[in-house]
Amino acid sequence: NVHAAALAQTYQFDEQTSAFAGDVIGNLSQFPKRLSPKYFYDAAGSELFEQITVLPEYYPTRTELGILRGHGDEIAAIIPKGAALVEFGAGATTKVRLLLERCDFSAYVPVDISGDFLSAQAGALRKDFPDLGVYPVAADFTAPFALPAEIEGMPTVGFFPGSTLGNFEPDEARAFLRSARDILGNGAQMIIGVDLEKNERVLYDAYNDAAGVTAKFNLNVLVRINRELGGNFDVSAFMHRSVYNRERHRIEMHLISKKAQSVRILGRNFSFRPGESIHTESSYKYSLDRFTALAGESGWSVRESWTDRDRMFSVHALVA
Ligand code: AVJ
Repeated sequence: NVHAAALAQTYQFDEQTSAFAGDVIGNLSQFPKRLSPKYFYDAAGSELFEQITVLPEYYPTRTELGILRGHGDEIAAIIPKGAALVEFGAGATTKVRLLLERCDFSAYVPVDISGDFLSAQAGALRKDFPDLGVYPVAADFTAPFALPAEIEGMPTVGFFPGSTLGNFEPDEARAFLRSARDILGNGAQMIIGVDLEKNERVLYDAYNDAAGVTAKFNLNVLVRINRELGGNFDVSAFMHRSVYNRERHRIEMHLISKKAQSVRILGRNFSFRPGESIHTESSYKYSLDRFTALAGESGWSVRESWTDRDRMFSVHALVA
């Protein structure tokens, strides 16, 4: 990141804030402008995302939970006894609890960039699963990281629910799956949730909810830039837009400038034309065949796949 080091110097930012600042400046200087979806999740954004997961239009979370509940015994049957469960990104513990309750894991390793969040979650799980070794790793799970020494010798099972994979471009998705395979080691397995391509109206509504929570979630990234980087975005001068891009099999979220305006961030000016977009997120949707191919190109094979009866969402067991 070309700007990050200089910004850290000038503004005395910590490592995370300088990476954020460098990304924002780099990505808003390009055309088309974009922002990475990983910056949605400050405290307010994480809370808004939790609200999204229970919206009537947002089917992924409840559908995946239904699949994990309904096929818990089949999942448990393929997990070796005494394995370590390594979760890539650790949000709410609802999903992992379903696996921990049904399978015989010896250790749980949540990997997340947010250290505070991790220790809170780890504490709660230790209390509820007293025989489980909980070893959090504070790291960016998209980059290589070391597994804790405590789990050495245990079989490893990756867990990547929520269709977070959908946020990656196809080449990034392959790179992530390959890196996860390297980290987890030979003979590893992985349980992964993947959202499926479906009726466009259903997809559209899931990202344009009537209550406007998704719009707030999208706009919150501008609020975060204002607070953490001293930006002066007039948040009311942007609007939320989500569209389904059929050719690329993805929902795109954008923030659209309502007028010609210019925004100042860290001593730099960014100008917007009326109607100009900041592309804030892509959420790729897969067919079972396209996901199987993607896994195959990344060093994994699909051992079993489960879906709900309406084929809205899928959960896969991969083997290295
Ligand atoms: C957390 C990436 C799976 O793409 O559905 C929800 C994020 N964005 N509503 C998704 C999101 C807008 C979500 N993922």
